[in-house]
Amino acid sequence: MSTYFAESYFTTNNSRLFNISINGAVVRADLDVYATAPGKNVALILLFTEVVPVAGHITIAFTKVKQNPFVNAISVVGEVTCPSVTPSVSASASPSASAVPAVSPCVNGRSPDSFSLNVAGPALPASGFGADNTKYIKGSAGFVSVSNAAVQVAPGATNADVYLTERYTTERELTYHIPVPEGNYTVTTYHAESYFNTNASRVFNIVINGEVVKADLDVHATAGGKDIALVQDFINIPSVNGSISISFTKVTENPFVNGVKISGPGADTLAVGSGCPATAPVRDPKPLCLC
Ligand SMILES: [Ca+2]
Repeated sequence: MSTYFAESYFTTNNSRLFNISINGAVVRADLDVYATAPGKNVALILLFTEVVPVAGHITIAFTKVKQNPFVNAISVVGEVTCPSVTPSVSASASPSASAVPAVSPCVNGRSPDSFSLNVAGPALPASGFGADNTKYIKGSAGFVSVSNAAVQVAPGATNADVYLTERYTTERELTYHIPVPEGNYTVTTYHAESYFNTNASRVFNIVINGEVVKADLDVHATAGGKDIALVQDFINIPSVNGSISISFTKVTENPFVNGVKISGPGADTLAVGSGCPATAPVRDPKPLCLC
């Protein structure tokens, strides 16, 4: 199930807050569309997976926290769906196609040239990030932390939600091990310090395929403060024995990461990591199709 929003009235963060509940359970608390999108008249798409109907219905509620809750569109994609009326993101996200954030090219629910994970969080179709998956973690998966802070991202960036969830470890390292075909890729890491308030509080190394590519990274100092996004590209990274490993190793305090991406032809071929909408299975319209 996807929900679509764009704040068209308020012009500041924290002006309007509401919760989203599905079948009576809160799936998103204190949503601030303006802060998350971010900005006025900027589309925000939130995807909720594995929603199970209750007594033949899915109930989705938008409940007030501050000012009036709202929604622009809702789409549901499931197994019993007429192919001819399957909702598409571009058709229902916004009245204006130009207002919809760019999504990585999708083929059959995959994005062949980009593997990405919203570490510790769900798929984010608006920015093309796939849902986190611990099967790609080697060793301890550490712990998950969630922030409600409005993270400062680069102008035009649509991936602010990536920074609301992080995975950290109290052990020596946290490692993602991603199967990719033979070739060279760009690895991108996404961080925002959401806990410490000062420089030098948390320091760690980034190690790719066993080589230190960033030593003594201090996200707070490098980004310029707390809750500020830091995006780093590491280019010409080869697949070694069919995979790329990305580790965050402890120097001071617990290493963490908010998101990872591998870009290059075939990056999403062996491992599934994309925010592409799932392709609805084609079913015989008789007798199950009720459309
Ligand atoms: Ca994340």
